[in-house]
Amino acid sequence: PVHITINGLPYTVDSTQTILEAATKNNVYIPRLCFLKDVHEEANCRVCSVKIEGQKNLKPACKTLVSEGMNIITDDQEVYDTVSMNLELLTHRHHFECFKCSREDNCEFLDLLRKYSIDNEFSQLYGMFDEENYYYQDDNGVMIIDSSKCILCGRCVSACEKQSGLSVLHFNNRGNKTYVGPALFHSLDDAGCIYCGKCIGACPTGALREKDDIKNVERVLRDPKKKVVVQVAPAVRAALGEAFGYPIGTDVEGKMFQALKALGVDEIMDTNFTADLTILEEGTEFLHRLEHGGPFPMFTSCSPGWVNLLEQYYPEFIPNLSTCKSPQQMAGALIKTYYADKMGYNPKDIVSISIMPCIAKKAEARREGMGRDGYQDVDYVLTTREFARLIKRRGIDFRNLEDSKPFGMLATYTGAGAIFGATGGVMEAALRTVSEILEQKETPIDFLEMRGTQDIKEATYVLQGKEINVAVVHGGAATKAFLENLKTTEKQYHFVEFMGCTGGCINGGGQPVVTARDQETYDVRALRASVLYKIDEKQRMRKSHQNPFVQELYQNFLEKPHSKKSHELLHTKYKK
Ligand code: HC0
Ligand code: SF4
Repeated sequence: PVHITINGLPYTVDSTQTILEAATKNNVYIPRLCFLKDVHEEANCRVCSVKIEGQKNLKPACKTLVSEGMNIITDDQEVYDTVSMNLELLTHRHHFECFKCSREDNCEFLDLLRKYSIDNEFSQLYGMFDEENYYYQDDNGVMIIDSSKCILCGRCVSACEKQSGLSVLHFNNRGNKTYVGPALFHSLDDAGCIYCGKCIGACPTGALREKDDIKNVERVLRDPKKKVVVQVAPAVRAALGEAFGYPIGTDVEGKMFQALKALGVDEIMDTNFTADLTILEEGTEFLHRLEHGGPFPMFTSCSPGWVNLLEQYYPEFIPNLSTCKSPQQMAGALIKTYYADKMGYNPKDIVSISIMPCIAKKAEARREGMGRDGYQDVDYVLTTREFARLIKRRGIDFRNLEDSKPFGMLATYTGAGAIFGATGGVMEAALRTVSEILEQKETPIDFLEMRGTQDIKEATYVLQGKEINVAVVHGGAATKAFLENLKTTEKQYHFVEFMGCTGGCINGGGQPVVTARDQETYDVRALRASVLYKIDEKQRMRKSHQNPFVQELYQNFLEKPHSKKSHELLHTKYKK
């Protein structure tokens, strides 16, 4: 430890800490913008400038280590003026259209401008960008890079490299023509973007964002000829509250459903229900592979970011991928067939909307084979963020909503369905069912080895006298490492869960953005995951095959897992 003072007060801090870390740990505020712990630590915005006694120039707190006897000033007039000037410079290249910005009430940049009373309307934007580089959409129309809001902090470039392991984003051109995007002359798609959205989660402004579908949803909600059916993903309830000021890790399931009612939707479904259904289809596929000797390992197929990564970077492993559609797409297919039939609706009059913690889900809904007779099974996907914006725009007082729960048959779930949204949850849910079928007796509920935020989790379970090796992998970077190892390892894995985002869907690219400071302060992934495990514990039924409505669906409609009908509706093919 070393002894320092900050603004005249003495502190004893770890010698390996930067000034920014030491100050944050001791509740001293230093502004920051480009710094994102473990992701981007380059000191290029100079917003964290501080004064060190005896040194001539101000130093960036994020990159300067503390040392014995250091006296630091974080907020005198010189520091204040410098930080103000650095912020003001950044405003020159930012297009202020806050009223229509996806980050209107969650913008780290705008917060700083307010804090420092920046008063500058001077913008050099015009003529700065070549038309085609200014506003950038991917081919699927799910992601936008708007350079007019980019302040070139570099957080997204580093997030793509370190979290997705892909390096899709670069700084292109030089000087005041610099912009962030896929390498020159490439589209996002052919640059290999998987739509994990880690870049969006890193962006302190609204430069990177999802393509907003709120307007489309608002329109269908006003169309008297349409029946609007909404499904909500497991992870949404674990993070939506953050957009309304609740602490990270608050379960808002009841208010979430009530908000949907207040919006006037016709029917509410729960993706947790089709998560249970997925376990029966995927579990049966696994048992079939066990009986017929593979191909092993079998890979889960519900995370579209992961499926994108596999198709684009490791197509040789496609035979390992389960043929199951994701729970989102299973729900969509059931809404437009089984539910439509039961209610006597023409499927073309139903608008199926899903609320997802993910932007890759928007592209998944548009994949080939995700519908029939000329309609899509899922018409619109709103991210958790868009859902929160819609609720706010409608003036719904979220915090004062009563709790409610939908009772439709496609809305009942077991604990196993609920934990799908956390890394390891799909595997644990599968093990709860598969072990019981193989052992032909009641088996344990908890598979604790599958939980937690470690990049790669492995375990061996003995089922029916046979050793089954399973693994859980999350995040693009860990996924690439695991697959590279899989090419050469002697170890025989049988079943592997992959999720495109670290932490699984609870940390998806469509969840409320957590400020850099909060990302450093809280274990966001663990807090959100704990919401799902608590929901699981509360359920009377915690194994997917116990879900009475899943059983009923098989009896009345699908017959049995992997029947002809379930193949038609619940399974898919992959691009080679
Ligand atoms: Fe997920 Fe899903 S668990 S991918 O993370 O499997 O997005 O939450 O909805 O579909 O259920 C996301 C979350 C889902 C699907 C489910 C799976
Ligand atoms: Fe990179 Fe993921 Fe962003 Fe695509 S969505 S640019 S892969 S971080």
